[in-house]
Amino acid sequence: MPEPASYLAVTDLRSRTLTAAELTAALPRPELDVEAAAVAVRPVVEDVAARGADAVLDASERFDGVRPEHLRVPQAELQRALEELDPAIRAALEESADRVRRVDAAQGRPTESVEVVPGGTVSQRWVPVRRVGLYVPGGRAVLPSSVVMNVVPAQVAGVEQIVLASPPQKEFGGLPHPTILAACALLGVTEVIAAGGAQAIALLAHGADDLGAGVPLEPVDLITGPGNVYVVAAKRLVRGRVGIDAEAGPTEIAILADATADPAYVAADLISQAEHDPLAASVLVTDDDQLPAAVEAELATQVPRALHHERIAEALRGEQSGVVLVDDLDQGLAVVDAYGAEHLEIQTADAAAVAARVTNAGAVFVGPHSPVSLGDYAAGSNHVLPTGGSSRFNGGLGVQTFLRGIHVVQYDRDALATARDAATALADAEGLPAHGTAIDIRFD
Ligand code: HSO
Ligand code: ZN
Repeated sequence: MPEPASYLAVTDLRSRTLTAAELTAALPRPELDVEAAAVAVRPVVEDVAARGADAVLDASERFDGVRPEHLRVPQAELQRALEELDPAIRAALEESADRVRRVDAAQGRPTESVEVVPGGTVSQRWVPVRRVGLYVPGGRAVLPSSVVMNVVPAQVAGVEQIVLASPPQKEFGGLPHPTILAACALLGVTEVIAAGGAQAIALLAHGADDLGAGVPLEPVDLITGPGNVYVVAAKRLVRGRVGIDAEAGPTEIAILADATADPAYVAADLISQAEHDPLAASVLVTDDDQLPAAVEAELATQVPRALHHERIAEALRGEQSGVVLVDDLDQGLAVVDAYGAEHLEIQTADAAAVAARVTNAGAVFVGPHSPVSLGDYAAGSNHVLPTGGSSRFNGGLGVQTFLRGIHVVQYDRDALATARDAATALADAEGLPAHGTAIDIRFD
């Protein structure tokens, strides 16, 4: 069958004035039917809640085609995986972790104390979540870099207990992929669970009385990490029992580019994220009417050369990907803000100034030498980022994900006196006079 000539469908928004909502509707976006997946995974989650480890093993047999011998990966296997890890990959993981650690160490939150009135202070203490469950998918690609991106910020935040779950692999005798195990061992994660999908999320959220040899698994307080639609659906089902991070669906890249952009770079970057998933979204937003054709020409040479060219072509041709033509960079910024991409590249003249005006994105990559792949592995930024437009209300994973702010209130009697009138007036207005009495009693 002859290949269609072009990859990216074109949406022309030039000389159109649209509201943010109309813009959002006009833009390509992957469809992720989490509701339908939730119907499918609910029985699995309930079974794990009721039967614990046995239910997880049954589900693994069904969905992963293997029944792991140990749900909890033995320490010897972790050590062995690390010993057998290719030294070049080990060095790369160390470099990646070191960069993320340096960024996270500087981006923690200090306790802020405010003296509201003399003798009356409110401080905010940032306290790490005690026990967290990190999910690292198996599936289409094995991503040890995602171990780094989940584990390092949790460690920097001071999380006491880290449990990492990753699917058992049939070809590795029911253990998670050895590179994942090696990355865990490298980072000092010792509690690793051979479970994937909805059953892993349910296990982390509910714990189990006996994970094997009579050893229980304590439930976690927070679950983070990307996963497929079933993982996302399971996280929604357990939310409330535990905290969950932003939902990370199929990956997205948007590029805001003008006539100064290099079409070869633009094409390579669109391809790089399309490589993840046939549902991945690659969107080019430009005010230059020459660039789309130049990028298509690059795609025509670069895509067929790519190892995963079929998956890439499917993603680029999918309705979630495309080119959006705009009048100028102001309209371009309105478009990328309405889209709220997981990854946004700015390839324009004075890219830093343009990037500073962006308000919705998981992460922004500025200028010709900051491709998304850099952030995926070795920039020091995090690659677990909000997708599906959820960057409007969520940030990516970071040290703050694993911290909770606790307000600490300490007033002396004189300071309390300055608040007495306001507090008792509001207590009366709300018909809650005992609230007022609890203040007055300290003065009567
Ligand atoms: N781009 C993916 C992360 C990743 N890429 C891992 C390669 N390995 C989502 O941000
Ligand atoms: Zn990637």
